[in-house]
Amino acid sequence: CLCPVVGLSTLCLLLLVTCAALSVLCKYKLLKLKVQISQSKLLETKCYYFSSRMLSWSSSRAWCRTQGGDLLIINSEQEQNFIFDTSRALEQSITRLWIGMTDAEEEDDWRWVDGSKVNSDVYWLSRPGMATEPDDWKLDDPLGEDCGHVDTSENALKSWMDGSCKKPYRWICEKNI
Ligand SMILES: [Ca+2]
Ligand SMILES: [Ca+2]
Repeated sequence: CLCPVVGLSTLCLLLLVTCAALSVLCKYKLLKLKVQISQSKLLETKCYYFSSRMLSWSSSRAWCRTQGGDLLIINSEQEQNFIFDTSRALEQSITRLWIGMTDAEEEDDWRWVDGSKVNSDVYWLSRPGMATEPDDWKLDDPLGEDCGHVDTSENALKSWMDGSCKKPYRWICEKNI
């Protein structure tokens, strides 16, 4: 919200008020998406934040929570496609982003940050001739891999991976508005 021309102060003030109102509505650098969540409850509007910085899984989650949201929970194929395409459009060189998924409590029992079970396994990465994710790979971190991220260098619907929670990646927050 820059106001370089002094003579347009009224217009400028109006713009500033609009900007302030918008940022209160949705503090994040925002993209709104109307997500179709079910037949009965047709539309829900959410805010998404795609970081450019990189943090560990728990630090990224803490950051989302300071903004009144949490790490992303993916509820539909439409949402998966949206976050994948948007992440890729915003930043091509750093392709891994934390989402709100972990099996830290019990190995291979993947949970979203709201405690619900990750009951769809369709978006885990699998490549022909290679092990399928999640693989709890222990060579990088002896504790294994207990946090979930997407990798936008893969295919949208085969892009989830488990990674060491300590690794710094970009992240995606979500907030209901
Ligand atoms: Ca694991
Ligand atoms: Ca892995």
